[in-house]
Amino acid sequence: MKTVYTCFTTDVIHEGHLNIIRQARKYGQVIVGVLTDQAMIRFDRFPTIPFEERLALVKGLEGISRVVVQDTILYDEIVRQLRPDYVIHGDNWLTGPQKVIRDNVEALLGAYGGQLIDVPYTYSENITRIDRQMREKLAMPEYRRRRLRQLLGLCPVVKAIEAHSGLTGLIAEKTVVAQDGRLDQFDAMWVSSLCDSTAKGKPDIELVDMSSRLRTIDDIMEVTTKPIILDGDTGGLPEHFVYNVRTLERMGVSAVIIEDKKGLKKNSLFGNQVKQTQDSIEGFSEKIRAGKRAQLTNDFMIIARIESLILERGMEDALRRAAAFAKAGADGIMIHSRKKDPAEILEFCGRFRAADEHTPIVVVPTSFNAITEEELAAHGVNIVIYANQLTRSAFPAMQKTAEDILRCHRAKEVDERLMPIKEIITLIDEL
Ligand code: SPV
Ligand code: MG
Repeated sequence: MKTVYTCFTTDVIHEGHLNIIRQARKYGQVIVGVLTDQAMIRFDRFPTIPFEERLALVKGLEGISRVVVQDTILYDEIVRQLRPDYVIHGDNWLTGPQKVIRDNVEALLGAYGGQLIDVPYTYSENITRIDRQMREKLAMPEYRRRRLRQLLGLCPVVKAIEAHSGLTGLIAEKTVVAQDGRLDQFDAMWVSSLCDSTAKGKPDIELVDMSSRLRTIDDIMEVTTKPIILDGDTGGLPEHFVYNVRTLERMGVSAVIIEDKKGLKKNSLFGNQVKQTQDSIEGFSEKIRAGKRAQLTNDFMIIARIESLILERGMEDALRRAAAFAKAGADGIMIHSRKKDPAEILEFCGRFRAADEHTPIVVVPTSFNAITEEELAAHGVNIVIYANQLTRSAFPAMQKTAEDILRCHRAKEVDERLMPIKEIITLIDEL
């Protein structure tokens, strides 16, 4: 008997899946693959139920001869193992980012005479409602908050990009690229103090107060599901920090990163060109301990950011602080540098990892931007934050448009490089 393979990436079985199985049975014995969480998060949304439950859901379906685990988005391994006569899939993968997967399957099957079957995708009110509900579930605080910790367990390196508004949040949420036969997307969002302040036309000196920062977070949360890492600046007074931890945790923020500076904070990329004061190890450790005592769930993370390399206090100081802050309960260590050469970051990572295998390491490769995520991960880095690139790309584009309109006394000349009106009015999904 011929075999037909299909792969499911869902948390809810609906009529679309049942239709695929019905169609598949016309061709032979049906084998269903269930995509692992690791693979699913690169390609689609985050699962709302554990992998074991997704597997059980599929195993409970009628009309299937076997259920297998597919652990990569591309089908090379699974097709090599099963050599199915057919692979069947909804025709929604004929276009868009998923097309690379279809091309991959077509080539694999073509090599031995297997056949690809595209069945018309089932569009129904019920399916639209299920999809929307699943997205909305992921945006709920209890789902969103724990997602960063889940990602740390799933990904070799968690990639976060800056967001400071609903719109930049949508870019972080929805941008997917298909390249070299693979799909990729960001895992999380960084609510940068620099970009949040800059968007408000204010300097990055903790002038934009927490109420305003919370408002920004809420704007982002309204339209996204990905986890949020807040740039908490110095965390302020420990007596204030504990309240903010509670608020952030309740909102569904996954992590706050606080830096070991005190007094008037200036942006780290100024380094020693401006006066900045580092907190003592004891003082900052106490702030971490207070925050950890205040938190109510095991999901939320307080990450300690070390400014010793920024302030040229040396590697030994940075490592001493990292060990002390981890001991005080920090759930991660962010090490920052403003050198172009990543050498000091890599030395820190190597030496910290030798002493501490598990505490996640976070880096912000703004200055040392030539090093890849993969290289950083190989040195023990767990979270990479692209802290300001969206703001820095948008600002010059807007400035140039303003200048050109002034120069030309009309907007015709700039129109070619603008998003078409048709696209901007449909950019935002309606409920
Ligand atoms: C931010 O994005 O606000 C940061 C990172 O704190 S940096 O600007 O590099 O200090
Ligand atoms: Mg900042």
